[in-house]
Amino acid sequence: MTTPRPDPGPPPEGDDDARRMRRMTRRSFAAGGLAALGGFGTWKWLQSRPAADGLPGPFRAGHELNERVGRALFSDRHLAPEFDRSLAGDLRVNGWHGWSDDMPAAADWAIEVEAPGRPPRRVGLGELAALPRVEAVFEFKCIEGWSQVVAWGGYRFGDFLTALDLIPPDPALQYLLLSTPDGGYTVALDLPSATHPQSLLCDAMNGAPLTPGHGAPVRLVLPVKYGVKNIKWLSKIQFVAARPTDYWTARGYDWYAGL
Ligand SMILES: Nc1nc2c(c(=O)[nH]1)N[C@H]1C(S)=C(S)[C@@H](COP(=O)(O)O)O[C@H]1N2
Ligand SMILES: [Mo]
Repeated sequence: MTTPRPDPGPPPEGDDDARRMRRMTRRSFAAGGLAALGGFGTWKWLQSRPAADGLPGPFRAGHELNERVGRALFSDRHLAPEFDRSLAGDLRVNGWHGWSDDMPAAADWAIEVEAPGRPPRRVGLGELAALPRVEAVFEFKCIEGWSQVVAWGGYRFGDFLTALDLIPPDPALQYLLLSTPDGGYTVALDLPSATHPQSLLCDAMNGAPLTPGHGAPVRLVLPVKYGVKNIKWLSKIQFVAARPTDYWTARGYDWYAGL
């Protein structure tokens, strides 16, 4: 389990992209994921990949997995409201835990997946292109009291997990611990929340590639939960049996952080 970096201070909210960008070196700017230079090209490349990468079919792991995913989808009927695209606006940048100036470039980015009893997987972003793309407009809510309607682009997190056969067949492994490359920010979820039909693995926001500040190259968007659970710079998924703590629950926040 990833140990959050010790950080006793209050959340450094209120940062903004511009301030952060000024602090980034030229090298880290280039390495900072889908940054302005070259980022759009990578994004278009991801989108234009043929949908024939030899993906295992969804539900390949068989009947037991079907049941678990079905249970997840049908036991969590609560849907967040969706909004008209014209209502979407700029989201502030809020929270830099887990950011580092040495982030891998988008082309080298991988999501590592670990589960007891299974060989570790390393999923490159190119593998996402075979999944059905979705865009959805949700109200993003921070626990501090502000909210913003945002149009997100990417993939259903449940599609990602099932189509790539990432959910371990052992039903005891019902929690996920997600983290940034350096483990500086972590988010714990139960499997039903991860596979909720509105839970998205996003690489685009309001029609443009995600900026580094908003979590490029990939972040989670969970409209049935507060912002704290919407992890930016996602690079690791660990399936575990015992309900894990995460960055904010370790500091006293509600584990579900649901809306
Ligand atoms: N890696 C990481 N993800 C994070 C945070 C963070 O500090 N680090 N902050 C969370 C909080 S509290 C909020 S409100 C949202 C803010 O997302 P935004 O910066 O795209 O507005 O990111 C969430 N995800
Ligand atoms: Mo937040």
